Order: sequence, then C-alpha cells, then structure tokens
Amino acid sequence: MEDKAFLSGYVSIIGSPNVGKSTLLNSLIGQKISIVSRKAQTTRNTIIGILTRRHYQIIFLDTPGIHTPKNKLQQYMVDSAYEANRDVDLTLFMLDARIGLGERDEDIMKRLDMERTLFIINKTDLINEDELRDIKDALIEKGVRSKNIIPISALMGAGVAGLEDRIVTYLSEGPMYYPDDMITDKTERFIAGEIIREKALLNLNQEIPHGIGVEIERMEEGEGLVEIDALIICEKDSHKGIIIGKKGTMLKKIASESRYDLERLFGTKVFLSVFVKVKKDWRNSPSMLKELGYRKES
Ligand SMILES: Nc1nc2c(ncn2[C@@H]2O[C@H](COP(=O)(O)OP(=O)(O)OP(=O)(O)O)[C@@H](O)[C@H]2O)c(=O)[nH]1
Ligand SMILES: [Mg+2]
Repeated sequence: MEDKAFLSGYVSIIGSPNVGKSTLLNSLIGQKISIVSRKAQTTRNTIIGILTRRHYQIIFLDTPGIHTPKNKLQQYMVDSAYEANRDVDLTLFMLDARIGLGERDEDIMKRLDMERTLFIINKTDLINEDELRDIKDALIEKGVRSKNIIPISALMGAGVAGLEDRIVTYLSEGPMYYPDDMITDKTERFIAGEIIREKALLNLNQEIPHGIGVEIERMEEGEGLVEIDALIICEKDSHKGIIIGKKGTMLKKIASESRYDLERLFGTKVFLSVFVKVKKDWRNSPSMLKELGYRKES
C-alpha cells in the first residue's frame, strides 16, 4: 500500500478584538502559547502555533484583533493582522456569537477571499439556537455559503476537533515546515514577557493595561532555576503608582501570578523580579516600539 502524502498549510485566525482568536489557537494546539484576557486588544503580535499530526502540519497565525488604530502601536497591530492574512491557504474569520456581524466585520469581509475562508461563530455556549440561526442567516445574506459557517465554543472545546478536520481539507501536499516537536516560533523570552503582560491585563483596569509594555531585561538559567528581571513600562506616573499599589501589593500580585505560570512553562523554579518604569507616550515612539518588538527591523 502506498503511503499517504504529507499535507501542510498556513491558516490565519482573524477578527475583531476579544472574539476568542487566541483561545482557539490554544485549544487547537492543546497548550497555552498565546495569552488571553477578557479585555480587547490582548494580542499585539502575530503568534504562530504549529500543529503536527502523522499526516499533516498546520501552521496557525493568531493575529491582533482588527480595530480602528489610535496610536502607532495599534497601527502596528492592525497591519500585522492583515499582513498575516496574505498568502495563507485558509482564513478563519471569527465572530463573537453575542455580537454577531458588526459593521467593522463587514469591512474586513470585503478583504477576504470567500473561497478560502471559514466563518467561525465562537462562544456559542453563551447563546441559544434561535440566536445562532440569526447570525447564520445574516452571514448567508452577505453571500457566505452555509457549509462554510462553523459554530464552536473555543473555551469549552466544542466543535474544535470538527473544525480541525475541515481545515485539513484545505491543506495541500507539502513539506513539514517546522520540526514535529515545535509548537510556536516565539522564544521563551517573548512568552515570559507576554505572561507578565497577561497578569497585568487581568489585574489592572481601564486604560492602564493597554499602555503597558513588558521588557525582559535578563533571563538566565541557573542550577534548577531560571532568573528573570522584567520591566513593566507604563505611560504616566499616576499609572506607575497604581501598578505598584498600596505597599506594593498590586505589583506583588502580578509578579506572583506570573511566577506561577512561568514555573509551569519552564518546569523549574523561577526567581522573578519586576520593576516599573514610566516612558511617556511610548506607544507612539518608534524606538520604544522597536525595542519591545512591535516594529519590524528596518
Ligand atoms: N464563554 C466563552 N468565552 C470565550 C470563548 N472563547 C473565548 N472566550 C473568552 O473571551 C475573552 C477573549 O478571548 P481571547 O482569546 O483573548 O480573544 P482574542 O480574539 O484573542 O482577543 P484580542 O487578542 O484582544 O484580539 C476571554 O475572556 C476568553 O476566555 C468561548 O467559546 N466561550
Ligand atoms: Mg488574542
């Protein structure tokens, strides 16, 4: 009997902020590689997740939510999302079932190749059958074929295995682009910074977390431990005070939650020290954006 050909391909996950793109990536890969929070604009860079099975490899691109940019950081985020969608074999265009098809979604749809797009209605655990039918109808009215509409709950894992099977039908004969034990292109250093940013997002309110950047200043492996010095960058002195909190309680909380996740990530003890520094308007500073990895080397 002849061996089955190996299939591979690139699949982007795009959509408005907060619809659950990173949750889906983590669910497909089976490990947390992209940070998640209930706040919009959590993901800032395109994160690659690699899924390798016996007969195929899928390279997923989790992208920042598409929104109207108000500063250079946000412009970078939106550009990254559209760029990731170029030359892919398939686009997963994701909607939040509670919101349905928003105005911005219609603009995004105009830029998609309908033949190579699956429409993913996520968070179906939060709606009923009638509401789901209404969203499907709205999509069909826009010219989407009903077989290309896939309801899932990324958080609960419902429909995710079926989605993977559908994705495989869009792959073509090709190489294994990455080694089979590699699940992301991001370095441990990058993921460490993201984990700290996630804990800041979870613990801080209003505009503060959106103005935060995390720089890993030092990361060294010692005997049975990893030492990490991190810097949280924020935009205002008043923000710095809030991030540190009364008697340092907020910063301690962010650091200890981060350490917990980092120890699981590295499978070893972690010594983490986190400092806070103000850099006014860093989200519009080309040199700071570059330093934090939000701008291409030029
Ligand atoms: N109930 C429910 N919540 C979900 C589901 N998928 C994601 N969420 C929640 O939705 C919020 C946003 O999830 P993310 O995965 O960060 O969303 P995103 O699209 O990557 O967001 P950005 O990176 O900001 O564009 C988080 O609080 C998730 O736990 C789902 O299927 N059901
Ligand atoms: Mg995300």
